Amino acid sequence: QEAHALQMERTFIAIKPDGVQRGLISEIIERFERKGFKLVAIKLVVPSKTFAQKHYHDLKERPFFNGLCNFLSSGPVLAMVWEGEGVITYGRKLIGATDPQKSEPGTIRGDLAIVVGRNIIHGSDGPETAKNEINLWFKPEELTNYTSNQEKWAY
Ligand code: RTP
Repeated sequence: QEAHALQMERTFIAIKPDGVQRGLISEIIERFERKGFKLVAIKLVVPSKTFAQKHYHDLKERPFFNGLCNFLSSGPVLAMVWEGEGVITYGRKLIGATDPQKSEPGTIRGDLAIVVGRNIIHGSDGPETAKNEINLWFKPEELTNYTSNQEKWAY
């Protein structure tokens, strides 16, 4: 099947400050790359607290909201956009369950994290969230448009 004929979707993936500080950037990127997904945008940013509150606005009623926003804005976050067939759902599968105690071995959180408050990575949970999160974190001109060898051979 021709890559350009496929319905490609995009998702927002972020390595949180704990993942960056623990030196897990290359390990995490490798898993998405090896699967065959295509990196279309990437940047290292320290989000402000206000920005973190925007990102997690759905969770504002939760007791851990303030701590979570303080944590996300506490240091560099690696923000990325990945593209590929089924990347939103499969990205969540690669990441594993929210609580690393419940994540399967073989998943990013299962292999690399222990507690829910330090679960190293975020991934959009659906098409609508993916669109909103990509728009929140990236300007349109930061999203690249190219054909990768992955697309030529993985599809
Ligand atoms: P994410 O958005 O970061 O990918 O995580 P998720 O969808 O798997 O989980 P969600 O329920 O949206 O929660 C977002 C993040 O909040 C932190 N959290 N802390 N009980 C707690 O202390 C608690 N519960 C959730 C986690 O960092 C979770 O990823």
